[in-house]
This record gives sequence, structure tokens and C-alpha cells, in this order.
Amino acid sequence: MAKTFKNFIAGEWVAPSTGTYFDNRNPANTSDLIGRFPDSDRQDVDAAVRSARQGFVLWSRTPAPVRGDVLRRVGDLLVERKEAIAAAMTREMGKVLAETRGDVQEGIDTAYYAATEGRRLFGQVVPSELRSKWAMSYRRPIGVVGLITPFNFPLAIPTWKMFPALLCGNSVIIKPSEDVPHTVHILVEILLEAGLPAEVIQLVHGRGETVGKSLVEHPGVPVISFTGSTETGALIGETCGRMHKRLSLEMGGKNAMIVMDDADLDLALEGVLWGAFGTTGQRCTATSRLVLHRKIHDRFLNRLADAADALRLGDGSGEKTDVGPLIHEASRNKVEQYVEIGQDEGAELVTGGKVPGGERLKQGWFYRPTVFAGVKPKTRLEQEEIFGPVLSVIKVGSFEEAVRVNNDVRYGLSSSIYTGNVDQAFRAMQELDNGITYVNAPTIGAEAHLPFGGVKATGNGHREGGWEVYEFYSETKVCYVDYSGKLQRAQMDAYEV
Ligand code: UN1
Repeated sequence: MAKTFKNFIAGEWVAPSTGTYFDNRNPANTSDLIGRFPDSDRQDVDAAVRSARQGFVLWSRTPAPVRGDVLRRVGDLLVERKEAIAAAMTREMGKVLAETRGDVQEGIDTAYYAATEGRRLFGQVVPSELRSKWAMSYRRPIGVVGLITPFNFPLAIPTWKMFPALLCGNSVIIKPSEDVPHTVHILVEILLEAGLPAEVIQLVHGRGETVGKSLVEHPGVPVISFTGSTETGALIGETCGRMHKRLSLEMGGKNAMIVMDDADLDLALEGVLWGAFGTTGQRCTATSRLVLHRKIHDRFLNRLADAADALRLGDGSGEKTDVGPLIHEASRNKVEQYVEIGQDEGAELVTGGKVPGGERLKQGWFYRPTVFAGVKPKTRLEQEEIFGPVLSVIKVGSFEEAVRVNNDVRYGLSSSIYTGNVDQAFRAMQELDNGITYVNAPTIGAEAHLPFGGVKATGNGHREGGWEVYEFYSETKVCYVDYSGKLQRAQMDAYEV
């Protein structure tokens, strides 16, 4: 019998008020039931907010270096359990073990960065324009933070949001993706073991339309951070705008890798295979478009087709697996739909484009790595996010044309250029309209201590990771201290004429 999991609300593991649960299954083998998780609703969110408000009072008064110490212990526990968490994550999410280990490592990096930030969290002291007066700023916690996280990085993305939020002194309510609830369950156990006061963290499982929506609409939750689709992000944005909530959105991408005629083609080939088919294409940063200079186009495409064809599909826990399954049936249906759309639009299917045969692969949501050539800019295949192992190849005649193709989509997360020309590399860093540009590396692989995020329909101006996220999760307070013993009027007494 599969285990029945609970929510963590008000310091206790509790059943959902609905009394109903959903199944969490292994996407590589759907007969493998990992567990049943709470299908919660608004009442559970209400209870979580009530408790989190008390947690906030306690935690916001705890010195930031002490908060950092808790996160350091969280990092230590993640190190200790890296292998077990990676295995659990592969089982519920499907990506290969090397990747789930990387996912845990990203959480570890984020924990240790947060721990040290507890002894920084800089404010500023600047000279006042008046004599005998100090002017300074410092960072204050905000309140209860609501986190809504996706399936593709079951640990890393929750930690990107949660650890900075906690370090800044907020309490947290998290609703993880219903596709990967187990990983966050494990994370919450670790937080408690590391000594986080129980009311500071609340875990409410369930669906976006119920739990996610209740969190976004709750007046007791002034901060929301969401990673997911641009469409859902827009809905959340409307509510948060109306309710004056602080909101960080991390959404879609249609990332391109440009390969110029002077590029190291071996390197570029390895790069595009990893960028396009790593995580089965299910990263917001996945390489979804390959922009090839016409001089190397045919040569490169031939090699790419063979290499994509040689990728081994399978259960992510298998040593020999290159590419795991998609997350669920709807996701595979969407991929199939885009393959049809591509063909209808006249693109040439070079390899893939089908569900693989074989008994073993029939048990999960597998799809062959797929490459389309002759993809025309402005077509749906070229413009829309697919979130699967489908790569569109576009032929261009110049650097300028490549930049145009890269920029001419609604999204702006990540981009990449392979070139041996340093001038071209610097121009690309300047002209590619994205939050992240890689030179001689694929579009994926951001490091946890730098700001992560994109422009245009990818985000709403905020970043995760690095130093900027600490500004999102804290409020700037400015203090002036006048010790002159008299009234000094700003803008007036220092400038008498
Ligand atoms: C995502 O694509 O959803 O940069 C997050 C990367 C990872 C995180 C990606 N470190 O590919």
C-alpha cells in the first residue's frame, strides 16, 4: 500500500480538510505509485496563514545571523542526504540521476549562500546633507510569503524562493507542484530537523486552482512568488496588482542557441544536445531554437540528427539513460500537438517526432528527441513554448539576422552564442534581449549565486538567486537621526539661497 502524506500546518502533520487525496506516480512507470497527497482547499490555506502569521512574529525578531545558522544546517543535511533525495526526485519527476543530484546541489548552494547572507544583509549609511545628522537604510522582513513552485526543479526552485525568504525573516507557505509533492515534503522535514521553528514553515499540497488561488487571494499573504506558465502568471498578476501584493514571476522561455560559422562545432554539438534534450526539454531555459549560420548549417544538422537519434531513453535511475520521460500525459500530448503543428506549417521533421516503441518505454510518458529543420521565423513552432524535447532549427545568413531571430519572440529568458570571434561575443551579450546570455555554452546551467530571470513575457522585473532576490523578500526602511538639538529642514537649511 502506498503511503498517505499530510500537509504541515500549525506545527503538525495534518490531513486536508477535504479528506481527499491525489496520486503521485512515477512518470517513467505509471504503475509505480509513490504516494497519495492531500488535495487541500481554501480552509487549509486559511489555517496555514493563521499559523504563519504567528511564526512571522517569532522569526522576524530572530537575528538574521541566527536565521542564517538554521539555513547552514539545512545545507549540511542536504549534503548528507543528497543521494537519497536525488533518487526520490528521479522517481517522481523522471529526470536522470545526474540531473537530480545537480538539483539537490543547487539547493545546497542556495542554502550556504543564504547562510552567509545572514551576516551581510547590507543596508547603507550615507552622508546627510545636514550637520549632526545620520541617514541610513536597513532591510526588514515583510510577513507571510506564499510560494507556488513547478515540477521541473522539485528541490532547487523551492529553495531559490524559500531560503532567501526565510533568511530575510519572513514565514513561508509553500504549495509545490502536484506532480512532485514528495521532494518538498522531504525538504520540510529537513527544515524542521535543522531547527526552524515549526510555525515559520507551512506546507499545503493541492492544485493551483484551489490551493494556489487561495494563497494568491488571501489578504494575509502580502508576498507571492510563482514559477510556471506565462498564462497563469498573468492571472496571478491581476490579483496581486489589485491587492497591492509584491509578486515575483518566473515564466516561459523560447531560448535560442546561435551557432556562427567560426564556432567550434564539436563543442556546439555537445552543447545543443544538452541544452535541448537535458531534462527532456522541460526547463524554462531549455534550448528550443537552434539558429545556424548557413555556412555550417547542413554539416551541423547532419551531425545533430545522428546524435539526437543516438540518445537513449529510459528510467532516469538507469546508468545508461540520457533522457527520461515527460512529466505526464498532458505534457506528452502537448508535445505531439506541436509536432503536428510543425508539420502543418511546413517544417521538415529530421528526427524523432514519435512515441518510442518497446514494452519498457510504454510504461511511461516517453517521447523521442525531435529535431525540425527549415523552421520559419514567426511560425507557431518557432514562437511558442513547448516544454518538451523538440528543437527547431532556423537557418540564417548573418550575425544580425541571428540576433533578430533570437529577439523576435515574446519571451526573453536565456540565449547562447557559439563563436570564436570576441567582438561578436561581446556584441551578442549586448544585443540579445534576454536575462541571461551564454557564450560558448548552452542556454541552461545558471549558477545559484547570480541573479536568474528574464525580460519581456518571461518575468515581471524580479530575479531569483544571487543578491537581488534578498531585495525582493525584504522591505527597505530608511532612518534619519538628527542629533543637532535643533530643527533642521531638509532641502532648505543647507541651501539658504
Ligand atoms: C528552469 O529552467 O526552470 O539554469 C530553471 C538552469 C538551472 C535552473 C533552471 N540552474 O538551467
